[in-house]
Amino acid sequence: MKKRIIILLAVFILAGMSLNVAAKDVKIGFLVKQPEEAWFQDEWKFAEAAANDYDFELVKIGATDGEKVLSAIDNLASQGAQGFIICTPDVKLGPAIAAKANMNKLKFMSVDDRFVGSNGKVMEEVHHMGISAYNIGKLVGKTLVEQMDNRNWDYNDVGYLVMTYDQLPTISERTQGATDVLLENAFPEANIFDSPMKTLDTEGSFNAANFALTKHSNINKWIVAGGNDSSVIGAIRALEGQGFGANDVIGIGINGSNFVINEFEKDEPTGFYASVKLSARQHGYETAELMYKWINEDKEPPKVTWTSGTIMTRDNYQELN
Ligand code: FCA
Repeated sequence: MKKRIIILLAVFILAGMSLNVAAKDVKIGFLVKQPEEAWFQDEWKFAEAAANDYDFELVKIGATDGEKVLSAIDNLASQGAQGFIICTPDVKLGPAIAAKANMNKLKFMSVDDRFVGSNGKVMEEVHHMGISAYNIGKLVGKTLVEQMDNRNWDYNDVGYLVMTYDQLPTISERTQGATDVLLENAFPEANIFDSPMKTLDTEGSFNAANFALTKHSNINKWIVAGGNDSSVIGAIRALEGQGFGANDVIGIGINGSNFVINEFEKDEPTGFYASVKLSARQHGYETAELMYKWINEDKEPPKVTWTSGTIMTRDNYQELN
């Protein structure tokens, strides 16, 4: 009996040792604010590809509020991670996240949503990869103008739903870019309806759009812009609920993840005309790669990287994917 216990113990110890040997030297966290959103799942997928290529361990964490973010950073440190990438649930958490990371001696960089300091200014000292938000918004605006012109719509008959979420700078820059282009093209200011969303998701968009539509029931042609795909899809569903479809609606989102490909694959077109396809690969793979090289080779990432996007419609989504 005693002998058997000793053998068993030896087996456990050996198994434990081999696990230790197999454990990767580099461990990197990837924290995202909305793990249910297709965009963040894509980022994770590409970060996972970097982990395979460089042979490090990726720890994916859904960090939906400040408390979760801060305890996740402590957890990462106690698991022996050396760094993390984060899309924060609230940009104002920037100083708290930086303090927590520094206390735990973890390297970190932000992705998508840039930290804002206690003085209200962006924290330029934190390495960041984000989209060129204003220009991407302008691309949405330009495409809306082109599509209205293609359909020979008189701007005076068209309502413009701007699905806003101004508490997040990268989102407000996107909607502002779109609106500025419309104004430059003489779209009537009186037909612009800012529709503030309480939450940055499909439901938030649906509710905000319904509210605006009941107030402007005299209008029967609509264009829609928003900071991302969810912000536009909700409004498209609200418009459908009021009887407006592809003939009366031009909606353009941003992100271009699988979520909108479903929209393009429906037999009949919907009011969701296009999305600006962003590079989830760059935001997921490259940030993870930059972090790995920072940890492993002491190679500091660029302070800031801005990425671009391309218009994706029913006509070209297959080529772009
Ligand atoms: C923000 C948005 C996401 C995505 C990302 C690039 O984090 O919430 O949907 O657009 O920027």
